[in-house]
Amino acid sequence: MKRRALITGITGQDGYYLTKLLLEKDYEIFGMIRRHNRTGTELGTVSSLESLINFDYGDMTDASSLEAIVHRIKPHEVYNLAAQSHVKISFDSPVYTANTNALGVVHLLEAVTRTVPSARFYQASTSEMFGNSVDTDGFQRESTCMKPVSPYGVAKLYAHQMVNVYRIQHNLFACSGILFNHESPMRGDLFVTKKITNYIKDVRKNGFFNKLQLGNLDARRDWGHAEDYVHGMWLMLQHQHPDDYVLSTGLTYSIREFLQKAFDYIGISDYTAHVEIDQRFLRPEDVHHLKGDSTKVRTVLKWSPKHNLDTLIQSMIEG
Ligand code: NAP
Ligand code: F7E
Repeated sequence: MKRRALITGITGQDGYYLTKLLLEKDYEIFGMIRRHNRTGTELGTVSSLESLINFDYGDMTDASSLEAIVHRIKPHEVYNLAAQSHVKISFDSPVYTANTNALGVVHLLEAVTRTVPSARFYQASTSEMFGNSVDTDGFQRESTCMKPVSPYGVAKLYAHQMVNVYRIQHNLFACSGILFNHESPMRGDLFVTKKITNYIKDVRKNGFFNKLQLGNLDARRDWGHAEDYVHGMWLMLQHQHPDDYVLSTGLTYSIREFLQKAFDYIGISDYTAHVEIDQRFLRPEDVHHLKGDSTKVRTVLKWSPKHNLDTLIQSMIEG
């Protein structure tokens, strides 16, 4: 019998790569989708895989939909990727972000615990939970103090802690992956790497007409490739014991350094003429420095990334 995986957030970036991985491993895939009012957009990133996936309508803010889906599918593994995932937008929509990213996770944990308590549960936690906390050696790791500075980070930290509660109180096999930024050609258009690489693709194709408008260029991020990171999610659910793991590359670059590398790729050595700062893209508060120590997942689960920043940029510009 095939193993059944339920994926919330299947229509996003990670949903695409996780679905591809689980199909290769012969899982039966069930994806939760939302109604969109524009025809043809509901399946998002997985539209090309439509014939290989079973879909159900539901929403993280609607407990009854989650209960019905879990009851009908009785999954062996649940991957909770659904979230309002844009940090800046979480300042504009803090209540919606909390309902989806925090309370929504409890709705799903309840549905799983009541209906399929032996199922394995993956929660998409994030380096944004650290806020501006950094260990003295410049890294964030599983033990680093978590002090989020955005509504997104606070909501995710609530869910992260609730996953621990269900693991301990209800004996649920529940894991949280504390994932640092990861990107790909499937990345949403509003994230900084995708804005930059989309702009570069446009310059290469059509020439230089408009400048690229960005916000804070000094923030530093630890950027990996989504394809590597979904493999880590799967490994967490195959281990003997549930636990939390950081997934990261251990390298950090500023937005300026990313710009330099991305423009270098198409032979433009001075990107500054192409970029202007627009106040609209600045945040009330930003996370300044992210660099993850993923020693635990590399040691215990033997995870390691195949991509580096150069191959990531190449895949985003050529993809
Ligand atoms: P993404 O591309 O923004 O995808 C988010 C997914 O969540 C979409 O499928 C979206 O559906 C769905 N969704 C949003 N609100 C929902 C709701 N109320 N009910 C049901 N579904 C809802 O995000 P991603 O980059 O793949 O990230 C996957 C997960 O990892 C997210 O939880 C994110 O917060 C977390 N994470 C991401 C990163 C990263 O760097 N990518 C790092 C750490 C953690 P629609 O298509 O219908 O909008
Ligand atoms: O911003 C700066 C911005 O929106 C990265 C999500 O997947 O990773 C992601 O969150 C940095 C920030 O990602 C623009 O201020 C400058 O310092 O690409 P981003 P993020 O906020 O780090 C974490 C781990 C998640 O969990 C989230 O779900 O880039 N920046 N100029 C800009 N950012 C954006 N979006 N747009 C700009 O124009």
